[in-house]
Amino acid sequence: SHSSSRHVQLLRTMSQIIQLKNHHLDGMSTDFLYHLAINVVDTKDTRDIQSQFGDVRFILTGGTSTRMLELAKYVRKLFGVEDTSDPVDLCKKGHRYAMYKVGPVICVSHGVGSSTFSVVLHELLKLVHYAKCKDPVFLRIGTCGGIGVPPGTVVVTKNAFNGLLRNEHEIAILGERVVRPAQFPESVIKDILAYGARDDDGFQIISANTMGTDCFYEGQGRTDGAICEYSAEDKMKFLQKCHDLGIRNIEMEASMFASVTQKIGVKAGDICVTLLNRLDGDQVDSEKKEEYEHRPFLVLGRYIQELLKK
Ligand code: R2B
Ligand code: URA
Repeated sequence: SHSSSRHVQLLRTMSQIIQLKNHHLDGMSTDFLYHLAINVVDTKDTRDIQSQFGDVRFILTGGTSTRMLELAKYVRKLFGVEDTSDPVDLCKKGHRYAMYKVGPVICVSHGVGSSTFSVVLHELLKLVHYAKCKDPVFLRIGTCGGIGVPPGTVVVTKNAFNGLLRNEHEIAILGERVVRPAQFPESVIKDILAYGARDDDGFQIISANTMGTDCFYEGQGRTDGAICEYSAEDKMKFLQKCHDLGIRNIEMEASMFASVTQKIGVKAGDICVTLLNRLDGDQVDSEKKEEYEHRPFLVLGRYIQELLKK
């Protein structure tokens, strides 16, 4: 589409160090990244932040702290580092999110849904800005419900739809509804598929549209929540409508994540594994959950290694 090609163009021409979209920050001499518990004591001289985080090129995010710890250890092994100790949680003092650093990679937990993720995303964007990270890539790996694809399929998000089935993200700002585009850059999707997929993995990896909702139950058309006021038939109609829009998976962050990163003009991608096929049911009870959750690690690991060669 027109706006996504403009987005790609913007990524090509912009400077490598990310520019934030907030002129109020220019007037702040200090900045406390509250939920990360990282103190920027002098915003005009951030050499301390640069020495700790300036080498970061990949910001990997995912829902839980245990999965992010696992991912950090996985990446460490890929880098050939022999170490069996647990990496330290750099945001422990914040008591909200966990962050592990392995060379040019940080792995950060974001909780469930856009509201918790957006808090840490704002602070991570400020962090890479203060640290003057070069050409950083933000990636989310996660789980999701699939629509008409076999459980265990890895989906790389193209366009992110919200729960209103619109390819945009909608939020309340100053008491008004603000709507922003929500697309991931094609170049990132292309690279993830090119480097991340292998024929002999035994699972499918596809790029497709994703719906990000604010509610796991009613928002995703489930009939197993504490409240449900629609019929099973209404639900199936809704899922069919999603499918017709090219949506192959449902999670709870894609539209926010796409819109915030698109607004800033930073590279981003969303890689999720489907735990179930929603056309077959609502309950998430797959015995293969652990096995499935490892699949995005494989894809991401290959992508990172390939990019680091360049
Ligand atoms: C997928 O899984 C979580 C809900 O179970 C949520 O964070 C998401 O997007
Ligand atoms: N995460 C979601 O948001 N939905 C699902 O169905 C499974 C995981």
